[in-house]
Amino acid sequence: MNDGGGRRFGPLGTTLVIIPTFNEAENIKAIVGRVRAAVPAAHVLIADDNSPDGTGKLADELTIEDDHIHVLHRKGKEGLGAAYLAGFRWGLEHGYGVLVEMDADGSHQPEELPRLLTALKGADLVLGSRWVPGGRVVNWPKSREFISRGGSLYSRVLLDVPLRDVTGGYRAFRRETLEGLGLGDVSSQGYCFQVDLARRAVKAGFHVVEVPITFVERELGDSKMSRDILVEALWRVTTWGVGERAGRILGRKK
Ligand SMILES: Nc1nc2c(ncn2[C@@H]2O[C@H](COP(=O)(O)OP(=O)(O)OP(=O)(O)O)[C@@H](O)[C@H]2O)c(=O)[nH]1
Ligand SMILES: [Mg+2]
Repeated sequence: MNDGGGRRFGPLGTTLVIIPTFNEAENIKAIVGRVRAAVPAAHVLIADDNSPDGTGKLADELTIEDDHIHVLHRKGKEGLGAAYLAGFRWGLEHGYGVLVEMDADGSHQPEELPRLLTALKGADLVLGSRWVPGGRVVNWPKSREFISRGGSLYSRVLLDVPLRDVTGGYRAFRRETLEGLGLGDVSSQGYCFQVDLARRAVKAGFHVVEVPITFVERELGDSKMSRDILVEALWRVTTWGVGERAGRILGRKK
């Protein structure tokens, strides 16, 4: 990561908040309403994976009276990473200047988005962070906090990225940042997707800033967190870390 080095950052352009959904019928209306109230100029894109509970239909209903709301209907459940990649593509094609990642379940509070956007005026990428001073989680069991903090620490040390919350999913990107990450070959999902993007941004020399957030555990609907997602993250982060170290050692020997 660099410190911005006295760089001047261009104006931000219009914001698109991308909300991936799978079975979020109980949450979708409230979260979109909160985004629209918190940042009225922003647009919202709901990226729904054909949720069996009818989230996609509810999303369509929201578009009828509000031209700031858009829906991307996808064939079926392909994971969080794939939904975000499709959402980013849509947003870049439609000319948005800022692309935001936000969960549908209320964990990422739309009321904190103005602070992320303010920080983005002097950065390439802003991470909403639970683990910097001022950041916190509400209603999490200690076990969940341990896994999350441990995952961030492991990624930070192994991948050599100077960030406190590497797995979080509340983020604001400038479009130029996304365009510079080489998204074409991203295949990671879940938490690992977030680690992958943060690591790419740091390695590409982008100025990444962490802003404290209060993360609130979901109250309605079911979590999609699974053992598979954790195992994938552990496996990929380890492979990246070992691969980079081996590359450096071999490079030195040449
Ligand atoms: N489109 C799409 N969205 C998904 C998929 N999996 C999860 N999501 C959405 O991604 C966001 C994060 O998923 P969550 O289930 O909240 O995962 P989590 O925050 O790690 O778990 P909890 O803390 O238990 O809520 C939510 O908005 C989900 O609806 C998927 O396969 N496709
Ligand atoms: Mg959640």
